[in-house]
Amino acid sequence: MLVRTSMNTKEAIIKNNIEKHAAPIGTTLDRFIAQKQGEFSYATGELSQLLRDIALAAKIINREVNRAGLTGIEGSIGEENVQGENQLMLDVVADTRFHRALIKGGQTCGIVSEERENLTLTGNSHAKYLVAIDPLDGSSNLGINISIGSIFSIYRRKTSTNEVPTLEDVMQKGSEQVAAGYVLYGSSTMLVYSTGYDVHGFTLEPSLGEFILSHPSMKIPEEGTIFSVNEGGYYDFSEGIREYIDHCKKQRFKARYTGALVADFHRNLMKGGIFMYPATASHPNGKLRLMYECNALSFLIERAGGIATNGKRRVLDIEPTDLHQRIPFFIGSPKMVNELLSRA
Ligand code: AMP
Ligand code: P6P
Repeated sequence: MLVRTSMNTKEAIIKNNIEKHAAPIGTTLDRFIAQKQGEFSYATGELSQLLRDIALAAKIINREVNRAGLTGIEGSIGEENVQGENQLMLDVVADTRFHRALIKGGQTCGIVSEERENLTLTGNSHAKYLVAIDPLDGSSNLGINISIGSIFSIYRRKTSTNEVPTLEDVMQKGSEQVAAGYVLYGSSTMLVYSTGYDVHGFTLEPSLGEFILSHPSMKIPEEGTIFSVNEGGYYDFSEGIREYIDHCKKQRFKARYTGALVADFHRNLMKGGIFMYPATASHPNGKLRLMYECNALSFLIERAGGIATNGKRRVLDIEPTDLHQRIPFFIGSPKMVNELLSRA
């Protein structure tokens, strides 16, 4: 018996197929940046271009990260960086990529990097922005295929555009940041940033090479049950911090620590939690760097409803005294950070 296929069914199948393949891809980062620029009638487009330059470098680095095991680029170069840390080839490649993208993009007059001792003058002396960057954070995870990241801060120069930029142009309190963000090279690659209002997350669509808005207006839960700390330093920590860690354990909270700040930060931003890197015997001032790690994430967490402190002060209020200065760092859900501070 011939089973008549109703035209309605056939039409429905065709219609669904078209809808599936013609579905909108969402808001690209480029379009989002342009929309936000439109909210500032006086904007010249310089910040927009700078954000695009950072995204371009992130996409190029992402390609290298995704192929590291095939290219051997996760290997060490056999030297230490200015931090006294073993430098991987990809550390140098990522640093080079960001410098080249920012220098060619023309919107940055100076760059500070974890991988370089001094301020890099870009030659774009007319540009009004400077960038502080950790090109590849947690790079020791690269060889074992665990998430790593890049972190950036953007400052407006203090000197006028016809002067030579100086360190004072970038050595500003974190509260002076114009924008900040990170790239997470994880199970997917995300770029998360804020220009002082909301925090927005974009996921890279590899088939298009486009970052697509996937996490608009990100907010950290006020309370969480995840604590991130390297407990190997437990007996170096102050009594108050040990007490707080014990408190987390008594509450049966989850311990999650990847060894990559960006990955731990992002998970806690999404789910609620606290990240702690206290002073230790090997790092009496803490390990994490104020200028290109802590300030950027503190800028983001406050706009996502969280708290960031060095145990005594709001991170964004700290006047920098050295380009590579380290601070103890506690950041995350407000109720958890305040609980820690009540003990510290
Ligand atoms: P500009 O003239 O491009 O340097 O922009 C001047 C100021 O306008 C910036 O410092 C921001 O405060 C704001 N602005 C410009 N473009 C954007 C953008 N794409 N997203 C968010 N804020 C922007
Ligand atoms: P530890 C990576 O080297 C890093 O700077 C951060 O990404 C990470 O949170 C921290 O250091 C890990 O340090 O001493 O726990 O290995």
